[in-house]
Amino acid sequence: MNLYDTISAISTPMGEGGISVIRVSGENTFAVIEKIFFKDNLMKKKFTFADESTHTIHFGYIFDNKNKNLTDEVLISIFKNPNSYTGEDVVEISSHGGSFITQKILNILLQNNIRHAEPGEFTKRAFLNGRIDLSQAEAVADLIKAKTDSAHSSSIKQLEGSLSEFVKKTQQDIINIVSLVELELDFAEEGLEFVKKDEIKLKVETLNSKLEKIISSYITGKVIREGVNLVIAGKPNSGKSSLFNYLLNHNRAIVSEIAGTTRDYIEENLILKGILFSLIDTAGLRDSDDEIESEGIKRSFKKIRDADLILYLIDSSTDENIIKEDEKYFKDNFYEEKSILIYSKSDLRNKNNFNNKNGVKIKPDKIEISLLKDESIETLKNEMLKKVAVSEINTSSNEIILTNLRHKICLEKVVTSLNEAIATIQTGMSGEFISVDLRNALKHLGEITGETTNDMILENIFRNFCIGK
Ligand SMILES: Nc1nc2c(ncn2[C@@H]2O[C@H](COP(=O)(O)OP(=O)(O)OP(=O)(O)O)[C@@H](O)[C@H]2O)c(=O)[nH]1
Ligand SMILES: [Mg+2]
Repeated sequence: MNLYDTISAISTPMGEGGISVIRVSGENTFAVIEKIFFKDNLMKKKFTFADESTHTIHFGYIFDNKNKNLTDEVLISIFKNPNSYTGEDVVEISSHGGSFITQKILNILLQNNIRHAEPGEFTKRAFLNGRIDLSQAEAVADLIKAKTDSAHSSSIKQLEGSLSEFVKKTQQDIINIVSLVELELDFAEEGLEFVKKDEIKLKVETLNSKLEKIISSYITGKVIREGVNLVIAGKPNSGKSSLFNYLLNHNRAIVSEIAGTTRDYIEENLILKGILFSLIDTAGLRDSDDEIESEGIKRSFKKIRDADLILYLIDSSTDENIIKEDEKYFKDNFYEEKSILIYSKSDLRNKNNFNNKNGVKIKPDKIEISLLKDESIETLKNEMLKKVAVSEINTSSNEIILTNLRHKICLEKVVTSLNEAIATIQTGMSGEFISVDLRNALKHLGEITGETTNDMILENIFRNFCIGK
């Protein structure tokens, strides 16, 4: 990929709409646009970029310069380098919406020695031209994909440079320690000791615990970015589909008193406190001779295996022994840290003589719900948020929440290097060796913002962008 090519792409999604935007960036941008864009519909009144200021919008006509056919009436926005998204000369053509027109305009541009942009290439140029750093470029992709408030707010903060600032501050902290170590080296020959090794060790340890805290925010970050796979499971007739509908506030799944109603799983989105839950209702778990039901149960297990969180329902209106059996089944087959055990239909419990004297004793920490009486649904929702580790972290606060796996891996490498520095201090090795470890930590920090990076990493990041961004 040649960085100096002039590139173009349709930046708005395919399909019909009011307007579409075609973006052009690179050093030939203005020259090519002057060949195809005119102030009148007869190709007589030329448009000259040299006469116009940056950040202005102009009305005119796009022509196919090969056959002189009028293609569309458009507005063009001018961004002269370096004050553009990419840092290069940029023109954005706002044409009438519709894939036919936009494709036609793009083709005219491509006939004029302009290359089709790769996914994310505009943003990549913004990074390579120093307009934004790598963590901000990644935030652009996340911002486009955001489906909830929390995902939106974490990516906009990152785009505004919250992570970049944190990286810069941490780099400065490490540089300060390196300077102390290296100053020490200069004077070591003269037998002077400026700072105690213990003091340096303490500084590195303090920094490390700060970084570890941020690394641990990744669990929350992943939930914010990707959402949670939430599966409702349990024996037939335990009220799974009813709960599914209740949470969605919509009669999506068929509910009946016949055991084995739900065959195939059903998936819908639910947003709670800004967290996206992919809610999945499954077929009731039991041994079945029915071929279709068995296939449904097989699918239930697959969904359960892939789930981030499982709501396991036990029908509290059934017989005590059946409940006990079901509790055992749950204990033997589900991970407690990934599941919430729920006793459903609590309104029917007393009617069926299930009281605490001779009936089932439901442990106080377990959740009993009744959809009929709207009982404990809020408790359940809070428990769901607590289980996915988002209840304590205020997503609107200024605390850094890591949402990107690459950033997490870089920070882990920083921590490893800092731990090596601590070990080096402990073995009493000379300052030179401590300094090497600390400089490694600096290098890994720089990978987050792209100060130290390689082409493979870049390609990997921008490959996941959409075309035209
Ligand atoms: N009284 C009462 N009935 C409930 C409650 N929740 C569900 N039910 C009833 O329990 C029966 C079974 O509900 P479903 O939601 O179809 O159960 P399911 O677990 O999806 O069943 P399968 O799809 O067959 O596995 C229906 O008759 C519901 O109306 C509740 O909180 N109280
Ligand atoms: Mg069902």
